[in-house]
Amino acid sequence: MFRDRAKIYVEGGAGGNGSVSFRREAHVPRGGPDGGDGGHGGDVVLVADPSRRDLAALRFSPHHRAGRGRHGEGKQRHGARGEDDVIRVPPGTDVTGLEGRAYDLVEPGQRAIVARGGLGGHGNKRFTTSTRQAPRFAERGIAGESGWIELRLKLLADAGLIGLPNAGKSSLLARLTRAAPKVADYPFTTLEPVLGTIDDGDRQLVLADIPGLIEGAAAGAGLGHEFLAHVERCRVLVHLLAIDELQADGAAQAEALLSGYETVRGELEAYGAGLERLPEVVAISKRDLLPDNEAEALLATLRAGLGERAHAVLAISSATGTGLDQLTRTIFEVVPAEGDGRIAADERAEREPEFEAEHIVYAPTGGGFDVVREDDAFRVAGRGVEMLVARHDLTNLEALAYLEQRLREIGVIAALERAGFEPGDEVRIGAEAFELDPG
Ligand SMILES: Nc1nc2c(ncn2[C@@H]2O[C@H](COP(=O)(O)OP(=O)(O)OP(=O)(O)O)[C@@H](O)[C@H]2O)c(=O)[nH]1
Ligand SMILES: [Mg+2]
Repeated sequence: MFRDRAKIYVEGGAGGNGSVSFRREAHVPRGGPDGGDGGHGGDVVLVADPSRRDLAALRFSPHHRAGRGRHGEGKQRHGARGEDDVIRVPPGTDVTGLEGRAYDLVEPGQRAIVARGGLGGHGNKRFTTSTRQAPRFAERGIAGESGWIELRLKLLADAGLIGLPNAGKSSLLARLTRAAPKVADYPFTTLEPVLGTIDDGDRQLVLADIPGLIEGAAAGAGLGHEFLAHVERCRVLVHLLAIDELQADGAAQAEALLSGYETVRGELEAYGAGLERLPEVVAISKRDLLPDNEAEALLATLRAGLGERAHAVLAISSATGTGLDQLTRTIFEVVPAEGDGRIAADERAEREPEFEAEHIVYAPTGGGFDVVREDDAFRVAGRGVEMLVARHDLTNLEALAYLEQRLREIGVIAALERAGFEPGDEVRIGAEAFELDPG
């Protein structure tokens, strides 16, 4: 079954720990520190892959974790970076990511890092200074980003076929393209969108057949207007109005077609994504059900009734093929050629995977912090300080001393003192609570 939505859990790999190690050589009694850094955790990455049709596969494997970074080792050996977890999604996938980040994967090969791996910790070698020549501590790696993200597929089609159920949309798609959608004489035959490609020898355009719309679709009637998301990216709508054999005469026929037209337009507007502003080609379908001499008069009545709203009004029959060439030409005419940012379908597939969906600057030591009283203690809140504390083992006295020094440099100690802190008071940062007694 076609799935155009998925919710998945993504988790970047944890960074590896830095190593505490000292050089050991046969004739050097006390070698210097040589602990290497931990590797960064791998990222969870989405990649647009045209061989994927929908998001169904993700429903069976909603959990995605990238590999953790390896720990650093002695002799300055740095840990390897964790492996990325790469998830393939069809082009047209919209993502609501962690912390409100949004990505739109459109071009084949486009990538989005949806969960960053954690940074690896520095080895003790990095903490060597003139006054601290043998640091017996290293940083811990930190956890990667994690959480649930939402994926929504909005198919990439140039032209969208819309109309009431049974209007003949699937029959038209089957006739114009190599797609083989199900066709039947009852409403709601099409339960999921189907794509097909039309070609004029020069350009290719993708046509989307979507489930029929009925009055109240916006409020959930029929299959609802869910599927209209798939025409959001279209450049033109092809609106089919089917001849009804049972109508008494030409006037009743015209009236029925126009009222059906308004129903669908009403739903497009109710959908609210500006679909009603797309150029529209109106096609009277099942023209073979109409005596030949009535077709022209009906077209004239519809053209008068629709006025400026329709880019063109034609009559077609998927059964006999009447009007199909003209319809194809009209669609190519309305969809602007390249040069407007839209790329022909065949070119799309050839593009090298090269660019990212969005670049995000990752700032592990992000700016400020706040100090607030919490019970008898003081809480320091701020991403940068929290990360700093998370990276150190506070049961290690040397690490604690280093941390105190850093907190002083950043201005945290001064801020604590302004808030009434006295040496020995409890301080809470992130998940850690400790007595701070800055020397
Ligand atoms: N006579 C005639 N019948 C047609 C023509 N096009 C479609 N039909 C018939 O109309 C019925 C509905 O056609 P579909 O193509 O399934 O219509 P649809 O708009 O895709 O319908 P839903 O998917 O249910 O919304 C089928 O029985 C078709 O055989 C046509 O040009 N002439
Ligand atoms: Mg159909």
